[in-house]
Amino acid sequence: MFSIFRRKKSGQGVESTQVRPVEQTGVDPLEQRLERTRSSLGGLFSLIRGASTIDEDLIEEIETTLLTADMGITATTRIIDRLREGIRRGIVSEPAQVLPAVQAELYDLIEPCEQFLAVDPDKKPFVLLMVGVNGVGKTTTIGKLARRYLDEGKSVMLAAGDTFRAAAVEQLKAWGERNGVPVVAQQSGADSAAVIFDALHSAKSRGVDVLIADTAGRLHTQGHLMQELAKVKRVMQKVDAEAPHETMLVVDAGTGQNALAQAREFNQSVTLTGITVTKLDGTARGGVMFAIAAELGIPIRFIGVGESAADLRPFDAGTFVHAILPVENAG
Ligand SMILES: Nc1nc2c(ncn2[C@@H]2O[C@H](COP(=O)(O)OP(=O)(O)OP(=O)(O)O)[C@@H](O)[C@H]2O)c(=O)[nH]1
Ligand SMILES: [Mg+2]
Repeated sequence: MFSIFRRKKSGQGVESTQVRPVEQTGVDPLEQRLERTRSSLGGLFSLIRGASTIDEDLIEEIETTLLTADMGITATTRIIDRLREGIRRGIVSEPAQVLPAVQAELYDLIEPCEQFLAVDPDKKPFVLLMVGVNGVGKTTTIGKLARRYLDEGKSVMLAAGDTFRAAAVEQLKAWGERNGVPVVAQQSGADSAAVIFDALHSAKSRGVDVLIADTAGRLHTQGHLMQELAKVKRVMQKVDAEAPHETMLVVDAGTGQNALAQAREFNQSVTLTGITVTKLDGTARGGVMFAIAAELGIPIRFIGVGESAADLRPFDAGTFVHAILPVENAG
């Protein structure tokens, strides 16, 4: 496993860069899971191998590779501008120095989004409201999160706030039964806010540590459904003025720049406090993580790299950057 050598932020771009592996214990499973995203940046290695000097063509090809890997304009422009600055100042003077510099810029860009979600034990229950478009992995992520909190010895309750489809309620109930976690649900078609309100009441009276509320998938263009989320929040606040303690957007990395658009729109409607990016194992579009970081700066809490509970990982910027651009020997 790798981790980034932490350094003081000097704000001086590539000059202050020092990124190095500190420990190597065979192949990191995360690297395997992120193979497709890594392959989207693989072209950088052949570009550098084929370059005898750093010229405009090389920089443009690096730029194209970053854009093709779904990093988006804002992140790509920032990385390329800072690379040029390093070159201009003579800090990056030969091709071998380019990838370590790019890697360091990727890290600098995304590191501020590494903010682990700490469950405050004084907030009982600590409430997570899960939101996102259809099929991104909200309910699956709830199951994984519940598993994580159970393993930490916390008591967990789930609220079946996706009342649109009977199958959605069943999916959550089945998970709860398997794991001995209470699920508060009503029949499909019920008012989502009412279900979540009941659940919060119940969790509070039973002294539950963590309440996780599911919601139906919705598009940000569906105004009435976005208002429903705002209502869910208002209703929760009648029981606990600080709830929800986390409004977490789930996005599917495979949707690339759409994930960025979803984050932007949901953030405008319901003010997100965190994002979980799922399905990074099955896509070459993981670069969208950097687009989200550059444009929105919302904490990236977890990444999903598979379907089992262990495949939800707290987001660690250093490990992630090393897994998608494994450059060693920087500095
Ligand atoms: N490979 C992979 N599959 C995932 C991951 N997260 C979720 N899935 C799969 O994505 C599919 C959809 O997951 P759900 O949890 O039902 O998605 P949802 O957002 O609740 O969907 P709706 O309730 O219909 O809006 C399921 O088949 C999951 O197993 C992940 O990190 N990796
Ligand atoms: Mg669901």
